[in-house]
This record gives sequence, structure tokens and C-alpha cells, in this order.
Amino acid sequence: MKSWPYEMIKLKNVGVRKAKQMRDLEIDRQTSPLIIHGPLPTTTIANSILCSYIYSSGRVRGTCKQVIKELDPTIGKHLEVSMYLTEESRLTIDGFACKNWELIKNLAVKITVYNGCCKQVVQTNTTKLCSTKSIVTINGKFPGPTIYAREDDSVNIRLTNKVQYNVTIHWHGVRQLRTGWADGPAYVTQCPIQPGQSYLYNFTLTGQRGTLLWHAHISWLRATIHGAIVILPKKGVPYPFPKPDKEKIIILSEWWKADVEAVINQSTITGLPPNISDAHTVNGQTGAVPGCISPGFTLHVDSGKTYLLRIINAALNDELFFKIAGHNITVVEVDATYTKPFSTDTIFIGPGQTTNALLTADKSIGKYLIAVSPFMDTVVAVDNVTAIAFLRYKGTIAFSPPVLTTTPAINATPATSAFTDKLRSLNSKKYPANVPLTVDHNLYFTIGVGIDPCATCTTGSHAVGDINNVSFIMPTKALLEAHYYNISGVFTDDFPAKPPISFNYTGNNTAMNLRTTNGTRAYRLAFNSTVQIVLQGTTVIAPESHPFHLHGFNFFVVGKGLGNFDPDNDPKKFNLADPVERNTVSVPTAGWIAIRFKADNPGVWFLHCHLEVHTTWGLKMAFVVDNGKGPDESILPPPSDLPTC
Ligand SMILES: [Cu+2]
Repeated sequence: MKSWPYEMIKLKNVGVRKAKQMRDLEIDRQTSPLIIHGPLPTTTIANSILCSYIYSSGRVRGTCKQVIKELDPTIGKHLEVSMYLTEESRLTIDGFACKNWELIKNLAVKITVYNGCCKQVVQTNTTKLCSTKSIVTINGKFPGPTIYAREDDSVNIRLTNKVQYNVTIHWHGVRQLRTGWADGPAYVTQCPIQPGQSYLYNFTLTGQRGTLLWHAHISWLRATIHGAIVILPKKGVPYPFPKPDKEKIIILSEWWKADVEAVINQSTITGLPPNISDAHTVNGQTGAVPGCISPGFTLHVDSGKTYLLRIINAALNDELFFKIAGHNITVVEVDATYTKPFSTDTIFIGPGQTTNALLTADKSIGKYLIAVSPFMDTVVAVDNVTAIAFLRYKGTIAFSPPVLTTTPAINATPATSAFTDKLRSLNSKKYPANVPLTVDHNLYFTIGVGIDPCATCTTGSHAVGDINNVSFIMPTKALLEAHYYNISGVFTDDFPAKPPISFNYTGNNTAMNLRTTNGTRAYRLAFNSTVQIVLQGTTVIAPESHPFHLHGFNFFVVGKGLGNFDPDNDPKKFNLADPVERNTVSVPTAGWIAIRFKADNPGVWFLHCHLEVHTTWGLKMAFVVDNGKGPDESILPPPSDLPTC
């Protein structure tokens, strides 16, 4: 063990000797806002912990306050510590306190950090597309701060709500083994955090490493409340691919000029579909769009270096293509699971999905266009504005014209399958693909949208989304509490395993209206049972591609096809050897996807389309996974500060 971390920190008034003494500190809540267990703090957060401790001990007030402020302005103001460092903070730290970020990063060990206040939901004025509005953010940032952690770390994040809306945060893709209380979907695993209240999200990152995202999981607030989760491998464990020189986070999103909550409220009142967004963003920037000049995000690279791009689609409703002019990239991971590496010039990524890819800066010095555009292969309206960003080599002469590129056409279905068909689990000895080979629950779920009468809508009708003809009605109490405390009347566990009537799901049904039923119905699974779900897209009203997300589990994508699933022949073609493992998968337009998972996580878990518009319309359901019999097979008791409805 090298003698880091503390001697590398060159705070003005902290000598190396004094810093070393702090290594074995156990600071408890009574004397500071922190409790640290374990021999060494996770080094990704060590700087802020150290600072906070020094500050609270009063030894180097001025210096530490300054550092904390550098780390995060919000925290600086409140003199509380952050457990994450943003990409920008890392640069600041590099420049300010630490000699060698890479070294620091690799020294992290397991730790539990509790802190007084990590994230605050606040309103912030923001200008994009030459227009200013107030948005809801975490700590004033869009995208929000990155959470850096390491596999096996416990993460504790207190969310304090300082806005007028109810808020929850979902840690998208985090397995949440036995800790469903921290999963976040409003009215599914928790009641919302009301204005003025706070809640401590407490979970452990078990058996996962890679990139995920966090986002609000109530109404449409995730439009501006989202950010990256970076889970580094355990200390001393290398990536199963060549070590990149640097890592860059790229968050793709959508932007509305209007207030997004007003957009969805208006749609609910009228019964008409909500307005589409006005632009797409790369790390919060749209780039130049018709009618508004804006510089756009720049990805700075050094010639010859390799970068791990952690690409996240945090958009509400749009599946996206991502492309860098003149450069192929090598995909190595999706949804925090390693894949067999493959080279591609275009990435297809749906809302809620993440893709890690290696980019080698091996082209001529210059500027290269990065383009992000939507995919929509049906008649549904979509924001067709391409977001523009740039890859810029160090040494590029000012005002150099960029090398251009074009993304696939908006309806380029073959481009989406060209990408997804290449995705395979790494399936190495160290990272095996544990695909369930037998199936206890064989489920066939039709997914689609319909039009139902709506007495309260000004148009008299509204769109609904359904699974097996059930449009999910959100309860007013959290499902997980109802399950845990055995409260009746909140949900039923009779969700149908197959559609109520069988028809040619992908035939000419666009004029067909099934008149969905409404219900808060869940499907019950015994602990450790194995599940196969065939998600069957339908052509009722409008066929559409649906990125489906399952909470609490990763699943294996064992099969995929166009048209109707054939239960006799299609399973023969399933890939049970090395199917991609992920948490969100795109069900092709008028096609199907087959997924498998093992119900080894007790709790209540949401399954829904990750297009927010479809979730709003009811394209969702929940699984109840009962406790097992053995130790560690039961859901943990709820935290004492769990919000009430
Ligand atoms: Cu959908």
C-alpha cells in the first residue's frame, strides 16, 4: 500500500504529517457531519471527506472552505460535504490539491460514508436555445453531479427537497439487493419526498461495475434531474479491456423551452399527446440549432490517447443515435455489464441505457463533429433536432472547420439492429453470463397504446398505455409498504401472464381499439424462481419501439424478432450462451423481445416503458418477489426516515 491518500493533498495549511494522522479516523455524527467506518475512505471521495473533517475540526478553516467550495458551490455554501466529485471537480482537484488523479482513484477501498446533506433539489435559472427558464436540478447542475463509487461500496445519499414538487430519485440499474426502499420510483417503493423533507438513500453496489445513471422517478422531473453513476471495479481489479488513458462522461438528454411539468400537465388536461422537446443535448448543451447559435459541448482529446466514453441516454422520450465523425469506437460495456468488444461508427441508445466505448484519438489533429439524432421508425411525432458537439484534438488551430458526419436516417431500423445484434455478454470465466436455462414463469406481455374515453379531459378521450390490456393505475400508497406490511386494498397480485384475447398482434390493427382495463395489478414471484418474459409489441393505434426497463434485476436478452413471437419455433433460436445482460432493452416496432432473469431479489419491482410519455399513460406493471427462507433472502426493514404519503 502506498502512503496515499493524504500526503498527496497539498492543502496550504496541512502538513503531510498531520494529514497522515487522519488515516484511521473514526469520526462520528456527534462531532461532525460525517461517520467514517473502515481503514481508508474511498479515495474518490477522500478529498472532500478530508476537507470536511479538517473544516469541522476548525484547523484550517479558510483553506478547506475554499476547497469544498471548489468541489461544489452548493456544498461550499452550506459547509457540508459531498460524497461525489463531478468531472469538473476532478479537474479542479487535479489542479488544486492532487498530483495524480489516476493514482488516487486506484487506491479506493470499501467504506460507508454518511453525510449530512448530499443532494439538494433546487430551482435554477438556465438559458438554452436562446430562452431562459427555471428548472428543477440537483445542487444547481444540469446534468446533475456524477456519483463516483467502487464495486462493493455502500452509498448513502441524503436528498433534501427544496422545491415545490414532490421528488424521488431512482438509481437506475443499481440492483438494490434487499434494499428496495432505496430504489426510488414514486408510489412503487416509496412515497415521494415532499417539499422541505429529506430522505437518506442507502444501498450497496454489489456485483456491478460500469456506468449507470440516476434520475428523478416521479412525473416528468427526470428531464432535468439526472446524472451519471460511475462504479469503478474493486480496488486492484482491472477492466477486462485495455486500460484507457482517460474517462469521459457523455450524457444525452432532451430540452424543452417550456416548463416540462407544464407540458405534461397540459397533456393530462387536454388528453392530447404532450409537446415534443425542442432540442437534444450533449452534457447539457444543444450546440447550434436553427435560430440560435450556441457553441455546444467539446470533448477535448490528446493525440494518441485512448478514452473510455461513458455514454448515457437520459432523454425522456427519444431513442438516439450517437456518432463521432471519422472515428470508430469500441463498445465494451452496456448497462454496467461487460460485453464482447466490437467496433462501430454509430451507437444506438434508448432512454435509460448506458454504453461504455473506447475511443482512440488516432486521427489527424483537428475538430470532428459529434452528432446525436433521434430514431423513430413509425408515424409518431418526435423531436428531430440533431444535437451538435465536437471532438477536438489538442493543438487544433482556432477556427478550424470540423470534419463532418451524418447520423443514420430517423427511421433507419436496420441501423438499430446492426448495433443491437452485435451486443453479447463478455461471458468470461470472471464475468460469466448466468442465463437461467429453465423457466418457472413463462410470461407473454403485449405492450402498446390505445385511446380510452376520458371524462375529465377537454377532448373527451386520452391515450393509454397497457401491458396485456391492463393500464396501470398508480396507487396513492407505496406498493412496497403495502407488500411489506401486508396492507390490503393497495394492489392485487393477479396481473395476467398472457393477453386476455389472442389476435394478430402485429397485423393491420392501427384502427383497432381494445378498450383497456385499468388496475393496480402485480405479478407475484417466489424467491429464486426463474422468469421469461416475451415483450410483444402491438400495432394497435400506433406501433412503436419501446425501451423496456426492469427495476431490481438485470435480465438476459435471449431472443428478438419482428412480427409475432412464435412459441414453437422462436425459442429454438434463443441465445442462452452469451446473450447481452442489461436493465433496459428496446422492443422493436411491431416486434418482440424475450428476456430471462432469476427473481433473486425480494421486493416490489417496476417493469415499464422508459419513454416517459408511455409510462405516464400506464405502460407499466410491477413484480412482487416474496422473501426466501434462508438468511439474507428477505427484504430489509424500511429505514426510519422513509417518507409517508
Ligand atoms: Cu413505450
